[in-house]
Amino acid sequence: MAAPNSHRTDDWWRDAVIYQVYPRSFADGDGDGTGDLAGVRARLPYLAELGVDAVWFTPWYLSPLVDGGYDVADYRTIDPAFGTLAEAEKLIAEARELGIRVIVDIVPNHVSDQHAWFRAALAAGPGSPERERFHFRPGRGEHGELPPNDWPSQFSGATWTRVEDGEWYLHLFTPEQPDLNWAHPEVRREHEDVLRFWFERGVAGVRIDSAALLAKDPALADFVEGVDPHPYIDQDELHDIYRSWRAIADTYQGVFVGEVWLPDSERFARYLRPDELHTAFNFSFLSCPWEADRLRRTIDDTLAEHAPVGAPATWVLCNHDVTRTVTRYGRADTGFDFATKAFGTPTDLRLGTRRARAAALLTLVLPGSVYVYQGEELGLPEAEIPLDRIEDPMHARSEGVDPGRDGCRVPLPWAAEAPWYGFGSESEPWLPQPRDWARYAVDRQRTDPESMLALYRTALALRRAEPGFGDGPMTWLPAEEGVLALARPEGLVCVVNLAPWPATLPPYDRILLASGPLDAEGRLPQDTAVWLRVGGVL
Ligand code: TEU
Repeated sequence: MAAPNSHRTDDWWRDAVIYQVYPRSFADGDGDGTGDLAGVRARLPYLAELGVDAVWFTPWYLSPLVDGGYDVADYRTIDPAFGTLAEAEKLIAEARELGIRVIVDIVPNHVSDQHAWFRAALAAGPGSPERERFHFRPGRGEHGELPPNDWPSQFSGATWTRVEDGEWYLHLFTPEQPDLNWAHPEVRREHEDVLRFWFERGVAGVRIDSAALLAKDPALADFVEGVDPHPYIDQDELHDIYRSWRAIADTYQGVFVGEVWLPDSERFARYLRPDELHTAFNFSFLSCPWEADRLRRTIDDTLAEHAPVGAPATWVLCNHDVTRTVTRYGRADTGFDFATKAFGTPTDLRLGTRRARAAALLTLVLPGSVYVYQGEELGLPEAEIPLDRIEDPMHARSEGVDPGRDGCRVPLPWAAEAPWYGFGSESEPWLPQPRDWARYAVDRQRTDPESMLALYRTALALRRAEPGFGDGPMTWLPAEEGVLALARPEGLVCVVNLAPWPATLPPYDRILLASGPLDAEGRLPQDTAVWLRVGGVL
């Protein structure tokens, strides 16, 4: 007998379905063109009906929004564009009433240049204790005119900015996001307080932004390709930080999900040791092309890297940083890589949507937790944003080469016939919505049994009701080339056909759900997935 699905227990996070809300683009409650907490509160019934266990909010704190809120000016204040702290508290409580837990996003690597600490550091000048909370250094070169080192940025462009008194400060992202000095005890203490602040307000979990970047080589030595350790990725000191965070989380039964992009699976798994982070995003799955053998290998590697530390895997197809799934799967290159993003990439959305439907069933059947990014359940494609409307700093910092990430951050369409598709704004929302989005609107999809929304709703309901899903064992079944077939407990089987010819299904009692119709012979067509109930418990 498999363990029942754990979404109602303390172990809920081991197999939860977590919906990612980008508050700026979810729903606009006050009509000013920007999504907000009032909008989210009004739509909580939608999330409950969809059947998600938790919601992760990208940063909602006071912020100049230079990097969409990942430039935090004050962790204890909600940005007025989004609402108030009292509203956030209400939202957390209302969500909980509906059985939905809230996860907040903490950005420990950096703060906004408008944060009180950074303003104080600028005012206090070179050599001051205020500057020690950041990485201020004199420049190199005869007159200090060269940056202190050659570190590459996570966002292309410079990693150092010179201030008026001649010193430079480090920022792995934009100049408006100065990096904190994690060797400083006040930096640690402050973040521990921020964690308590949000756990005290009833949040169930914390997503940790850029979790592998916080600690820096104290010498800030130049980056040398291929030489370990990297001066700012995956430094050993990080583990001590996360152990102290874990002790705090444990007192509130809070959980962590780390944004840890690391190619080395052994190094990745270290973050998931029992006294560190509970979970981390699975970026190898997110980046994996739509190819049967690559997917199978990624799934195997994922499960193998998590097993020794006893952490559950997470399964992610997209988020607010990457190309939307139906677009990615409709291109010649179906993987994801920041380096290859380009304007005008040919895309077959019908193909991409078909694959995304199949991928949804694959993702939801795997052992562990699943993330669904707002609009993924609507099958929204990546939007092409007019050049003069792009806000994402990645675009400008790449000198216009990278289209940036706004294409996956467009305000959601709720009602096909309403102005701005019912997003709620009185005039055009902060990012323009494409002209042909009526067909993706929630109200259209709600009444269409063939829609992506209907597929997600049914899949999530089954995932909750059927004991074979979630945490637990998984076995590959023999399958033809290009076909993935896997068994979960309680006679649950998933078959995904990525081969160009139809696949014969194994004997089964009944079809629980299919991402598309079977052919006249009852075979599974290309780019289609099915959940089966088979006789006997595997
Ligand atoms: O993303 C982190 C991030 O963007 C990098 O770690 C990523 O590996 C890099 O872009 C690839 O070149 C988080 C947030 O998800 C993102 O939205 C923020 O912009 C970023 O941190 C800065 O806070």
